[in-house]
Amino acid sequence: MAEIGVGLVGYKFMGRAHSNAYRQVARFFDVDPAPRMRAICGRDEAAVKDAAASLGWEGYETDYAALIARDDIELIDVSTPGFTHKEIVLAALAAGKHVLCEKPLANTLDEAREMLDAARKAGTVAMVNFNYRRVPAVQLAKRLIDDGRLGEIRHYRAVYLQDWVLDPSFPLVWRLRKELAGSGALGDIGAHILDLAHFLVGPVTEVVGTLDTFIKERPVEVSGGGGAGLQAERGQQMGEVTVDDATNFLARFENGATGTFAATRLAAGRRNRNSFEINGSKGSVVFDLERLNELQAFFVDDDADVQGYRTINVTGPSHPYGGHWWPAGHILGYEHTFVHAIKDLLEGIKTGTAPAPTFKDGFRCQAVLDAVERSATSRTWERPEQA
Ligand code: SOE
Repeated sequence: MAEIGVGLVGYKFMGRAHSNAYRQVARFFDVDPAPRMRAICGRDEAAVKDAAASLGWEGYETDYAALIARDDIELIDVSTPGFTHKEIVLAALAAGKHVLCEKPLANTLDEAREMLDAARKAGTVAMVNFNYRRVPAVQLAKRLIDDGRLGEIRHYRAVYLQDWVLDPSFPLVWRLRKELAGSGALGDIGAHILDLAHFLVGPVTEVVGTLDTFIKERPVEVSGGGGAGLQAERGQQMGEVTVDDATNFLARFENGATGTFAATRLAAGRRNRNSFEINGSKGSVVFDLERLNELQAFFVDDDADVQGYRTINVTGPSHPYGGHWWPAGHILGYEHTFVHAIKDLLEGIKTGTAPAPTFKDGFRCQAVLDAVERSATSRTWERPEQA
């Protein structure tokens, strides 16, 4: 079986999820080439050495330039905080590598435009990992829409609700600082429900929205500090939160549909609720990540006596990605979406065609995020830049 050398930059949450996907993909899918987990990369040598051993990498690097320079690595996976995406991606593309970049593509529209231009010139495969596109239930929703089962799409309504920073004593981590994260809930989780909107409904032509920060300062992380849950101690230095805790925006789609979006990190009790409802002229679908193996569906042409939302368990052999894991009814999890993404990426590398979401999709998402930020200031409808 052909192999492709992989170098992964990042060893925290996304690094672990991607490592698991590279380990599993060839065991459950017929991939050609199969990934060869050459090296994982991080600046902290002790930490990345441990990560290499625990996550199944042959070796490690402490400098992404050294990783990119290696002849035994053809695919660079960028699973680092957003402020580092551009520099690593541009270096990898310039070296003729294939690239997988975690979402969102960039921290700003200017960065995204530069990365898209570089990808177009590089001629290699470049993909953005919006992993929720690869939940089987989401793929089934797409199949139903494309087959016309919902008719004319009129409404997309989505929320992405978390509560991991609800505690005001949670420290000022990188995701809460604009210079590192680009934005807060908007670019982190708002990007997900926006990418799903693009995937399921189509291009967004204009938006109007708000950005709100409720907890305006937090304890500065002490070096080697307690990280999450660090308590604000008397005299603890406080720092300004420079990103949004929450965003709410309306959208109009090119096909005439309307969109409503809400993303917050302060929804007490919601750990990771990514949910959408799509209403068409002939039916509706509802997805909720907290029940990710299920798709709710309603069809107008069902017999009136039995009309109602049905719950489809999307684990059958005929379902997307079906037949590769377990028998029908044996459910999948969050980590399987990354395996599906890597499987599709490897197929794209074989055929020379970048799988969606491509860097153009990533730019399109960034352009709408940018339009929402402009609207929060102008308090009017704004149009996203076109790729
Ligand atoms: C934090 O909000 C986070 O890890 C996001 O960055 C991921 O994209 C999302 O899938 C889970 O929550």
